[in-house]
Amino acid sequence: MKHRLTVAQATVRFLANQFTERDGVRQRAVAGFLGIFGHGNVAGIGQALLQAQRSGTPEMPYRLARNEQAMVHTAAGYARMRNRLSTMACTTSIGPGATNMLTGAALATVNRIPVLLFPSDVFATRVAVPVLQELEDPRSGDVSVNDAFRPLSRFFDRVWRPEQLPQALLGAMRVLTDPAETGAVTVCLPQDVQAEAYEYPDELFAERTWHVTRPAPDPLAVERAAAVIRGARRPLIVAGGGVIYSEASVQLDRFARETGIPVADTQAGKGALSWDHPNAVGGLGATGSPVANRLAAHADVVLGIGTRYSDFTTASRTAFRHPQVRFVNLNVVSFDAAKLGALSLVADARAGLTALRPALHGRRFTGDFHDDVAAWNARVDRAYRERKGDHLPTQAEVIGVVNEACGARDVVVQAAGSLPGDLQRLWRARDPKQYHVEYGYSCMGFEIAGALGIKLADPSREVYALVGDGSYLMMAQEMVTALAEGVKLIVVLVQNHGFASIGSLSEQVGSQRFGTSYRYKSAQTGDYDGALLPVDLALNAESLGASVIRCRTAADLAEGLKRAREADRLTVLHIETDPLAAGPGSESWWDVPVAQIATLHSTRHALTGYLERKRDQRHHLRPGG
Ligand SMILES: Cc1ncc(C[n+]2csc(CCOP(=O)(O)OP(=O)(O)O)c2C)c(N)n1
Ligand SMILES: [Mg+2]
Repeated sequence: MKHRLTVAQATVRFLANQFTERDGVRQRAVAGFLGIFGHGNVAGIGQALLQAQRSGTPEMPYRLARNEQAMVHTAAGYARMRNRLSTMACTTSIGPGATNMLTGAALATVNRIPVLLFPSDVFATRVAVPVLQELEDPRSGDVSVNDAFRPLSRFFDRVWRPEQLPQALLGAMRVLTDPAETGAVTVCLPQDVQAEAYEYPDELFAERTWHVTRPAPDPLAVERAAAVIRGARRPLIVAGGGVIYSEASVQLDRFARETGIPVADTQAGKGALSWDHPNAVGGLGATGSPVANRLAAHADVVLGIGTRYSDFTTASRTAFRHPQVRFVNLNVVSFDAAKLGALSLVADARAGLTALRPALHGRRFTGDFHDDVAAWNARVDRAYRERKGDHLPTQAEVIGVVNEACGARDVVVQAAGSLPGDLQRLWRARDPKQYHVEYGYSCMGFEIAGALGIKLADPSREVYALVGDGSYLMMAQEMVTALAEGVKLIVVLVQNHGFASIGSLSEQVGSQRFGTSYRYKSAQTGDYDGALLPVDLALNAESLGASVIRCRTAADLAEGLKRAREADRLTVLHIETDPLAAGPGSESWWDVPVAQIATLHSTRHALTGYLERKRDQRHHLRPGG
């Protein structure tokens, strides 16, 4: 049997029949479409989605986003919450609609999150070129702006002819559902081809299950890894996002308790163990806890599980200082497993831990970190309540209030600014799915759009987006999408009139906070150090349809959060904080180069300090095995 369908209709029908399965749990691989229509997709995917909607089965819900970059963030939030086993498809028009998705594609690929992108493309037939929004390349007829997706995608295809569609879709699904390869998956659909009809074979639309396996480690690799760990004196575990995606918390808990090895986590791995687990020592690296960083400095064997070892995690390769430090990396991606000269253990995190546990039976390390952890926890308690006199609340207080208002299953979402660092140090995660700080791409504007995806993925949880004023001004519009979809979010809008993060970094590198505050420009200095702007973000949020609670103090915020939790609609809590009030530090470093020659004293001074820290930087080339 054959079905005569347009390319777009076939795409929608195919996707409605794709499932993933892991550990016996089956779910839709692509739960729906997000989109914005234009001339590139209105008659193609747009028509197909309408037809699917009207026919009732198979179900393919459509949600209208307000910005194409944001809708990829929403899909990424969704996939992250579903442990990468289910995602959403994104359809855009051609030209600017398509290229608006580039940042989202990069975010997904960097974070290894599956998103399925269908940017529309220029006419395959090219009769009336250039079509509106077409990029013309005098040397090449088959280039379009969509080629910019190639380096950002783990799979890229362009369907020039209807016959190519089955291969493109199957290739896309394979990469989308492979934990080692996944990221942005892009299938460009020329606007004429989308509407073209073809006789597709029946089998293309059969229900198809993509089994997401748990690759087991090679037994010899387990032996080698166990031998290195057994020989350690001061081992440390680094738990990354892979632990959470693999749902390996139970196995990590057991492994850590039995061996006694302390567990530090990364931004993506926070929550893998609850903050008060006896082996938990907090975040590692540039914005981590001093406890984890001290342990890292002395560790002779580091067992990295599901981590990409970003520069924040390794403190730009200054975190691990033991002269003979060796790394053992358990990762489903061999590229990541091999990092830092490690002995690599290529496997699913859960399968790898399950195999390592018996191999380490009887080996127990006695750590001396518990007092340090207790002292650090007391320090965090103080930071949660640090308000001094009439000063504006500190960001640490805001984090404390939100953390204490949260139930164990509630979710916090963040991505950029000074909040990620403060959250990594101060947030107490009690559930593996509670903490969503997108810190692979650290993309300003991810917060609200990502939170929307997270809430769609698990409506049973309360979702809090913590947003800086900078991030908010870049991408607040998805609150309107949330309203239209009847999705409740709690947005905590932290107003500090500019970039607390980059302001402080600027000072550190000798650039005197130049160009980092949202104030009037002053004629004398040429910088934005004039009066505050008459900008009212609370009013702005209200104008977008949100319920808004203005909070002046941490106590107001606590009260407001109670009301927000009771509310059944999108609520924004607006609070102004002191951008200069620093919380407790990490005793760590991040490599941001300082100008090697300067007329400014501030820069020359910063350079001296920079060169000192730079001396501690290591390549970590020592063979791990
Ligand atoms: C899209 C994007 N542009 C630029 C940056 C660089 N950057 C990182 S943090 C930041 C400022 C963030 O401001 P805000 O959201 O107000 O947070 P704050 O620093 O005040 O905590 C900038 C510009 C980024 N991460 N993402
Ligand atoms: Mg700010």
